[in-house]
Amino acid sequence: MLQRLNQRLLLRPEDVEPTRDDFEVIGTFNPGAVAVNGDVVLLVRVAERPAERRDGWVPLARWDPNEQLTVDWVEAEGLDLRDPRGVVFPDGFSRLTSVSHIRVARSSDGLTIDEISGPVFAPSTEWGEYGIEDARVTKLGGRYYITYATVSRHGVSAALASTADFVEYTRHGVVFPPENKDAVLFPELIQGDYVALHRPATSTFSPPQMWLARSEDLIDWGRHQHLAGGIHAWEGGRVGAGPPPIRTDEGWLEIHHGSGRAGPGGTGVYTGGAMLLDLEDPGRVLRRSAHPILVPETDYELQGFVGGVVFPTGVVETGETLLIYYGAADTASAVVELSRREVLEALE
Ligand code: MAN
Repeated sequence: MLQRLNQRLLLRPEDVEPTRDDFEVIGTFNPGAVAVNGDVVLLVRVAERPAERRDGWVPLARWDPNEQLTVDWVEAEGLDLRDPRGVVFPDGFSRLTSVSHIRVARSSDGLTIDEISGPVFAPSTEWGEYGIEDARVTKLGGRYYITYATVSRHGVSAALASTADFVEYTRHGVVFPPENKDAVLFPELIQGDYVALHRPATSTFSPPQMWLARSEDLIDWGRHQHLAGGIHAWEGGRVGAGPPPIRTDEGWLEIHHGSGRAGPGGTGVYTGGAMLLDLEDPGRVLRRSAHPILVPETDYELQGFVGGVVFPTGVVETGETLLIYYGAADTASAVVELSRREVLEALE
């Protein structure tokens, strides 16, 4: 395992006010990250749920078409409640037990949070009624492009928005339809194209795997190709892109998540791995980590809403080191500092 040169817990649910007084924040996690004028801007997933409890009933929140949080109370009887993240109805379809939106946090040193603003990026369409999640942010041509998951009765899809200032956002709509998430954009045009990693969902033939797509305008994506599935036990349950790739002399460095195969109804341990992609032809994997580079080990990674999860979503380069921002136990946001050289040396 790689040495953690620095590690910090950045944000916990108690650091953030809920959208409504009768809601509670249960997660401030999976933060997208980008360097902006020497600061780090984090796009934090804030998950909240109704605070009220009623015996025999489960409150399920969603954003209604007027962009208000509303609560559907459903009878607990007959529901599968084993996974804390969602309930499964007798017909096999699910709802989430919490609903997420994105808030902006700022850090001047990358290791401590200076401020977190009020709700700034909430669902605005039916595609996000069950929440928007897990933002990744890439600077392209002076603008910041944000890819994120939208969850609704129509499935989970990957959407795109952009901003110049993290105050006003332009929403570009769904770019990868259901089931798809973990979309990230490369920070440069490659051979004249925008390039994205994305993650179509489970097939009966394989666990979820990473794909690559190209576009001339960031909106219409095609020329899809399979990039990588999990080849080691720690990533055998699923893999998906983490932060946007970063350019190194040896190739594009992509940090990804992987989980092991879990038992029925369970979640495997989520770890961080890395791969190196060809600079000119990023659909070619040159090297990858045989072992995870980031494993849950602190209390806040091992225990939480879903314990045993590190989920990398942002990376900021600081000379010889990388600040890797990630969700810890589906509850908190945290950062570790790793040596760039050690990460590259871990790839074989
Ligand atoms: C999975 C997890 C949850 C997330 C849902 C919907 O169950 O990643 O955190 O809310 O998918 O995206």
